[in-house]
Amino acid sequence: MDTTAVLPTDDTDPFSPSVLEDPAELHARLREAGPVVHLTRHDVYALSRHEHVHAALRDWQRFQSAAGVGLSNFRYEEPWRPPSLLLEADPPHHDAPRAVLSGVLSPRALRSLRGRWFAEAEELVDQVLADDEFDAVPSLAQAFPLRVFPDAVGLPRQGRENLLPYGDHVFNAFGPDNALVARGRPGLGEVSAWINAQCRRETLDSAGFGARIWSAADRGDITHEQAPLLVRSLLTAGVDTTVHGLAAVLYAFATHPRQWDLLRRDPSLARMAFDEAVRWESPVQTFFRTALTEVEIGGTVIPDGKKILMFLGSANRDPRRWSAPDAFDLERDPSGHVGFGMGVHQCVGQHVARLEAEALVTALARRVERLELTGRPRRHLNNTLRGWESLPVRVTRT
Ligand code: EJD
Repeated sequence: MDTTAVLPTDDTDPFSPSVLEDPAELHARLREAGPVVHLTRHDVYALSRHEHVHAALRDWQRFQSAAGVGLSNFRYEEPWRPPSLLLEADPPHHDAPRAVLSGVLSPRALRSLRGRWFAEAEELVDQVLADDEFDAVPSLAQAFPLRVFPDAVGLPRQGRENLLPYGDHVFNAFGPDNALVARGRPGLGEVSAWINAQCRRETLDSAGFGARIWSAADRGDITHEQAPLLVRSLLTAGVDTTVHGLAAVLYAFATHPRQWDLLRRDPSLARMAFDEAVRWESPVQTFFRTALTEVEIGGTVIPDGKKILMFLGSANRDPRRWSAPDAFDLERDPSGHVGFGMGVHQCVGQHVARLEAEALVTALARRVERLELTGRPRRHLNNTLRGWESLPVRVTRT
């Protein structure tokens, strides 16, 4: 008997503007086609079902990160920036930097920030609600992380406007070298130079996450050469991701008034609502691994060295795993979603993101009776991130 499955192929470019604008159709087609689909445009192997994305994320032995988690294969191509010690590394090299950042961003380490961030959220929301119509992306989804996160890292005030463009470019650069990447390239030298300068011990205040990374180097948990790159990870992955995550939960509530009512009745749902929004929107849509030796998935053998594209956004709406996957629903249990990844690389900053979301959503739940869109929301296109450029909203105060 022939047990080798015929490998389905698809010539769609998952990084084209139309797919980035609305990936649902492609996701459904890939999930139906089979566990693995060869994407001929980029010669990569796509995983789109929850079962297989989840399994691949947990299997770092066969699904390598050290060759890069973008389309570019570091076995054959020079990375555009020094590889991340966390994201673009496998065990055992990955483990010491991971342990350090895990400690710095642990729930315990965040306890002292909680009161301050809730107060900051209330202050921001009071300022913004002075108007009953505003754009929720710049006014809330961007303003809140930019208000609390750089301070928590210990960055000086000067130059913070570089954070969003840098992150946006890094996440574009995980995809193919298309127009989105080209658009970020002109200013990149200056933006990167500013980012790198912020990673130095002398630039960081003595109380923040950055200083704690440097202290870990003094203790010998990582080397002093590793410290600046680990600070760079915070600056790369800590801002755009949470901005788009917050925009996702705001959009979800603005379009689901009954869910907003549920939240207002029980504001302790704020944290869960953020997780459900991360499942529903998947702010981080895609990530690659590289096959380390031949990898067999569902009867298909992926050759050594080939790139494997994991569709987190598709896994998070796979009807094989979720009932009514397209519904944003506070009454479901979203745990098991892969929006924060899974396994040894699962988002190390997720407690930071959840705390930001909880603070902002709770502050809004206390003050806002109705939240609704007043115009067409506009997507922010990025090769990796699913987000909003603009969410025009009207609020009715309680
Ligand atoms: C990331 C998907 C880094 C880095 C770490 C994580 C990400 C990006 C960059 C967050 C990927 O260490 O530079 S969500």
